Amino acid sequence: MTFLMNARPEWHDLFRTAFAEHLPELPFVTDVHSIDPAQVRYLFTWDVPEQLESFENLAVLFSTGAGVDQFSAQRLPAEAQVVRMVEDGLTRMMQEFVTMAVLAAHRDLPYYLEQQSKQNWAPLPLRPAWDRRVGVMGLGVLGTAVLSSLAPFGFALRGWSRSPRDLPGVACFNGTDSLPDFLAGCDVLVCLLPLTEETRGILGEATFAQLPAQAALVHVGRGGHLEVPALLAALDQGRLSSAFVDVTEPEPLPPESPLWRHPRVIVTPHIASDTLGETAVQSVIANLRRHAAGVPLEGAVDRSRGY
Ligand code: NDP
Ligand code: OXD
Repeated sequence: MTFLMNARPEWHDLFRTAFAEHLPELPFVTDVHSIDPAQVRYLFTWDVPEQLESFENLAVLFSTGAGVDQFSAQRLPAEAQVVRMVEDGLTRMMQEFVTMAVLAAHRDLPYYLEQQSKQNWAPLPLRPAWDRRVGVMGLGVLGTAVLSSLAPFGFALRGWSRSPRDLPGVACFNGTDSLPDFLAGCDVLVCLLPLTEETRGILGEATFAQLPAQAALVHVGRGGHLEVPALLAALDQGRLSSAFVDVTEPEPLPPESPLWRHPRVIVTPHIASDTLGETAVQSVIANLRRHAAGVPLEGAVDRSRGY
């Protein structure tokens, strides 16, 4: 029974060393061609290798990232568990990025970058954080961590999830019926949802129409959440003030996309966060121990829900 690392060659030595120290009994392989596919019990990968169907004894597919939407259209072995990445490095870097973007939106940075390009000295009235409402779509590992990073600034915080949540200091909403109430109080809207059949296209005309005037968007979920024409229309009509777009469909964002050139859109190349090898290897090892002990794995995906 083997662990196959089908990703991130730059981490191979790090993982090999940690596995030799902590799980010496588990064979560790990085070359899919060097083993009998029936031996693959654990697979660490970002995408689905072409040999997947021959991994007849696969027990756990570990995603190298927090997202698992890349597996949704694939024929995974029915018995295999899918586990998304939950690890401290990824969480903390997402906290950094979203805090940066929310503060930049709050302090009108996109507007000032546009004014600078025109040599225009044009201050806006200042608003304190407690006079700004920030809403996070997705109250999972990353959404809740981001809310805790924003709390010390004094923003009025709210969050939206599928099932009911209770987070101290955060007005929590759940389910489709509560979406209009949630959106109506988001001066800055952060998307940290997984991409599923239910959430595809959720950042579209109807959502933007329900936000307060001059709201800002921080989009760090997945490209498939965003309807780009609707975003551009909302910006051009003055409904939205600015947008930070870290994830696009497709990636890389093609040069002809109008997102690149819009004066109040800040595009970043899917760098809001990333898995950190040093902390990820500990998280994978801890999950392998849980699996051996027959206890639930951290980050286990409900394949019927898609996240
Ligand atoms: P989790 O699975 O921990 O959390 C997902 C959250 O979304 C949950 O609160 C869930 O609700 C909510 N949700 C799911 N579907 C719906 C729905 N239909 N309506 C309302 N709420 C819904 O995921 P993570 O926090 O670990 O990651 C979130 C996403 O962040 C990833 O899937 C990925 O797309 C993105 N990401 C982006 C990165 C980047 O660099 N840009 C890096 C890493 C991740 P409930 O609590 O009820 O289950
Ligand atoms: C992830 C990502 O899912 O990098 O971890 O987006």
